Amino acid sequence: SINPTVADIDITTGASSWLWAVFAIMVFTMLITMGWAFTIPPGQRTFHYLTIAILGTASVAYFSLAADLGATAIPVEYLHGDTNPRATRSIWYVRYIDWVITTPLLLLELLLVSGLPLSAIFGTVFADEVMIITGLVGALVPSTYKWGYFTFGNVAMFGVFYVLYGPGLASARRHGGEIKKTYVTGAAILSFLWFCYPIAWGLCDGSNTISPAGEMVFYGVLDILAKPVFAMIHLFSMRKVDYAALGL
Ligand code: RET
Repeated sequence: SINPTVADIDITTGASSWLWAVFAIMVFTMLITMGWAFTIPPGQRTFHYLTIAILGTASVAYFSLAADLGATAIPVEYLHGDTNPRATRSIWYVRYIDWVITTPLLLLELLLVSGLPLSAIFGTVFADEVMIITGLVGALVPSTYKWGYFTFGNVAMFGVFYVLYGPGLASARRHGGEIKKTYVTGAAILSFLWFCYPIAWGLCDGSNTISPAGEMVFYGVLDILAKPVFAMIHLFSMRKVDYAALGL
């Protein structure tokens, strides 16, 4: 542990260095997006502003993780090679504060290109918030009831995927052309990456199978792909999309 006040099972200094590197990536890509936004007419910066907000939030979250802050000690039931029945593991609730802000914004980046009505978009954002908050509560619950919250979260995530591949895809197909291409690529990347988060949760926050250092690598790689990489691919793809056709 590099922070003796947190928990028995905590990050290592090696994990902290990796987290500072992820922090630097988030800050750097945010600054690049800010510069890029200046080169674009103000009426067409919607997706740049969303990206700046996402990467700014992630920067603060990774600053917290790297400093080993934003965690609380939770008794763990399933101890990996540990026989101390009172052992606690650090649960970084700061992750969920990041996600409750950034996952709705990531969904907006995608769904604003689908041409779906706002009613459908708001419904999807609500399911997304249920997914993150149940994940947070489940992570903080010390008993096996945590898996109940985990189940609710997965149901909510499949609700989000239903909109992406049902009405969202149908609407993007009706628009066709660059709108359809941008949407289909974004939906494929987003759904593949998001599907990996509950797996990480199950192995880390949930069952304490992977060490906190491994947790930081697992979520860290996912966060780099789901935030800066996803956003850059999306912003490049959006250069060819006609804003007026989407009513933006
Ligand atoms: C939890 C646990 C409860 C069940 C499910 C989850 C899904 C989380 C997801 C998070 C996505 C985060 C992103 C962050 C950006 O960098 C909360 C882990 C389904 C999909 C994209």
